[in-house]
Amino acid sequence: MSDCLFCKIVAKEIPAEIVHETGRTLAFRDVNPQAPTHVLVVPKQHHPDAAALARADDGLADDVLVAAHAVAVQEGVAEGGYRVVFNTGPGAGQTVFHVHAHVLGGRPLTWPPG
Ligand code: DGP
Repeated sequence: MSDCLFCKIVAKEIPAEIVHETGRTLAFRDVNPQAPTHVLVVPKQHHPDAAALARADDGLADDVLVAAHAVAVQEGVAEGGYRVVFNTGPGAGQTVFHVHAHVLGGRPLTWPPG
């Protein structure tokens, strides 16, 4: 999608600090980190939200989750515990409508989230 911010990051038209890449996923640091590790994992293919990703029905949601775990391992937060969050819909705080998993770690993560 030509007007999608994360499609532009995937296309390398907008710079981002990329930390992990596979054929179908890209992971880059969040510009406004909420934890010492805060990485966004996106499918390269545009889907607006987690519900659409789940319906993609070609293993793409699996790829995103596998990449999220790989990022956690690479960032050194897998053993201490990390959180994977898909804000889904404006009411949940989604602001960029290209589905993305937030991978958060490196500090104690409280529950319920704010
Ligand atoms: P959400 O609110 O769940 O849609 O998360 C969107 C996240 O995207 C938010 O934490 C900030 C991040 N973000 C917004 N614009 C940019 C950008 O241009 N570059 C990067 N790296 N992150 C961005």
